[in-house]
Amino acid sequence: MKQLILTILITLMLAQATQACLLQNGKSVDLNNDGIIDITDASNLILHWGASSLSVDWNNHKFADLNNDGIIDITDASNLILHWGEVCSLDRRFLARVISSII
Ligand SMILES: [Ca+2]
Ligand SMILES: [Ca+2]
Repeated sequence: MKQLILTILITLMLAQATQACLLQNGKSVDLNNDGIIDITDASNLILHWGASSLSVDWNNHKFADLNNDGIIDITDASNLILHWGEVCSLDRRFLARVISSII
């Protein structure tokens, strides 16, 4: 029974983490892909602030265009802030070690 409850809890945690940090357009707010929305993502966004689809190097900036409107601005920052503190991914190998140590 303990194993079943643990498995269900971990499955729910993974499902929630998979959904977190994603906007309705499918873009991830986790700009540095470290699994949490924090100051490093905000710093990343600021580094690309003001870039637009007219910029010659737009391909280097467009990942920070969270709402896909062709410019990095306050709307993107707002999207990031709405997800502040979310944990977007859990290390599955770590979870596997935890599970095997308990079971
Ligand atoms: Ca991050
Ligand atoms: Ca934008």
